[in-house]
Amino acid sequence: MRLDVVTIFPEYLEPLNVSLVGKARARGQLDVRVHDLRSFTHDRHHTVDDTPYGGGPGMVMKPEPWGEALDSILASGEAERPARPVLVVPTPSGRPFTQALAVELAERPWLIFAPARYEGIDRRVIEEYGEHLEVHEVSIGDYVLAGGEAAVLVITEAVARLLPGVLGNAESHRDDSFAPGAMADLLEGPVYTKPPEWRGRGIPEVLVSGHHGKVARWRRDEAFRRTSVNRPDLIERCDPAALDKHDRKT
Ligand code: 6GU
Repeated sequence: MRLDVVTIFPEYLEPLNVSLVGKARARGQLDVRVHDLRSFTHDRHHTVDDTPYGGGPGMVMKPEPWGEALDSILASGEAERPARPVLVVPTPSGRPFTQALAVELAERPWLIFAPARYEGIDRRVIEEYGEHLEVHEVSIGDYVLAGGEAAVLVITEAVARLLPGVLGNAESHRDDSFAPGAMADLLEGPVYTKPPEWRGRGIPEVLVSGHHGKVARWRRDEAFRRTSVNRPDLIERCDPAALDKHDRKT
């Protein structure tokens, strides 16, 4: 998968060299290219923003540097491979980023990220590229960040770990909270490892019972309990058929 990121803070994307995403890059599973938006300006001050039409506080990112940056990235792709990229625009006004969207994006060969700073990017940029590309404006939660770069890191990590061969153990995603399947819509429950006793605290007996059915039942109950406490909204939205009689007693 190819990933392009256009930003005024290329250093902000340094974490893409570390851990799971960094290893995927080193193995050639991810081709990540970070571009400095200011290198697509032509004035002495490398201006990327200006005051908003209609007045109001803050600054708006100018359309011209974004147009030049995106055109140059699209042109570079044509030379290499005629793939159609998806444009991902992280913004607090976007639709929520979910595991379902991560799965969808992980199936695409090429993602271009356009994270905004300031009050956002001139709307005409999204309209213009929306005519040629699939564009997703996405938010990573109900809070406001100073810019979309941290969201690019979040989205990239969520997508990269779904790529074939990136995660060591392919089974690791199976029980993920929000993964489709038997535990759909439940959060993962607690986990334990050795030693069997730590600071006077033991581990749930069932986990060393050797009884796989009982272990599965316990995990399911704990997942349900944790979801009820931390995310009652998920239980309410859940298909009643996905729950069972044990749940009603909890
Ligand atoms: Cl994607 N960007 C910014 N600036 N703030 C956010 C966000 C994105 N998602 C939640 N808050």
